[in-house]
Amino acid sequence: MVRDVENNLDQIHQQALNELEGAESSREIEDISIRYLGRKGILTQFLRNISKLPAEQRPAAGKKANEIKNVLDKTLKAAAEKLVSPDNAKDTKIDVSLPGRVFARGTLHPITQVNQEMCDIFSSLGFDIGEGPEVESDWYNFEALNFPKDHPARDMQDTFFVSDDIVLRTHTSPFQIRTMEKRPPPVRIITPGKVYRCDSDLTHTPMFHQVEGLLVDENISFSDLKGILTAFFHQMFDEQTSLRFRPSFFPFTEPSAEVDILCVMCRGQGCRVCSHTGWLEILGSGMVHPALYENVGYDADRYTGFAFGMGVERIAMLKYGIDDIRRFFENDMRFLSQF
Ligand code: 2NL
Repeated sequence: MVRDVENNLDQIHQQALNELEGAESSREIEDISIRYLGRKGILTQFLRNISKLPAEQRPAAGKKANEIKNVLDKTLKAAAEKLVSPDNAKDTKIDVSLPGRVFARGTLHPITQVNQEMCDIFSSLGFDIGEGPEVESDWYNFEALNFPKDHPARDMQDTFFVSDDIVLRTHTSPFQIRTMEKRPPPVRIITPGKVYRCDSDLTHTPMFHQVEGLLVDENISFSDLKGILTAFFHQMFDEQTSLRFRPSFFPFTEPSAEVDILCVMCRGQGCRVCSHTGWLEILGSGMVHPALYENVGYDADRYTGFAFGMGVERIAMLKYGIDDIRRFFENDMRFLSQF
């Protein structure tokens, strides 16, 4: 009678080993383990039913069943390990010549790419790059930049207020003021970064990226501004990109000029992008207002300088022919992976 039980157990063991022989993956080995050693497994059931055997058979049957259970467990684990070990690759059925899995590779966001390109060009023209806080005080965002108390930009409608005295910066000039406070001239800096304005349509988003430039030294004139901007646009687009300066007004520059470039799409012939004018409005600029020098402790009789500011999204739209600024912020991979 004991013989029968032992034979039965040996059979189960042998059956499990036969199944393991045919197993080719860790998954199949796992299945065998569940089938024999799992909660409802064959050996587990056997152990559970030992209490139903005649009392004199129980000790030997229990001992044998437990032995087989342990041996089988070890054998299965060893087989699974062997399967994943690298020096075993040759005798498993893995075809090492098959191509690997293709992982989707990320790219830099087009705004990041254009931003870097702009900074690289200005670096090559001798400017330092600097970045500062996006949450600013009224002083750095408006007061030090000569904005009158009742200027419309200070209105709730145009600016995001954190509190009465704290705003999300509406331009990156606050960092240029901070730089001038810390360093005497000459100052040549480019300040790229996120800026915030209450505005949203085809060409405006509440957050966009600006690149501003500031150069202050002795004997700096409007022709230096023209030279630097011309060199920049020749590198950003090409040598055929002519510039046109139109009188304008900003509280922080005097005189001020808006700069147009010859339309990069139609070369001045007139098209939809330039509204048939042949020109594209691209940036604001001017000679730094003397009131700013007072605010940062520079000698306004000794130093002059120029400054300019432009939107990175606008440049990127023109460079890549994109007609809706919101594409940059939708995170649609079909759009982003084209750059
Ligand atoms: C625009 C116009 C501009 C400046 C930014 C500036 C900064 C300092 C002093 C004087 Cl610290 N000016 N920045 C000057 C003129 C225009 O930006 O339309 N940007 C998108």
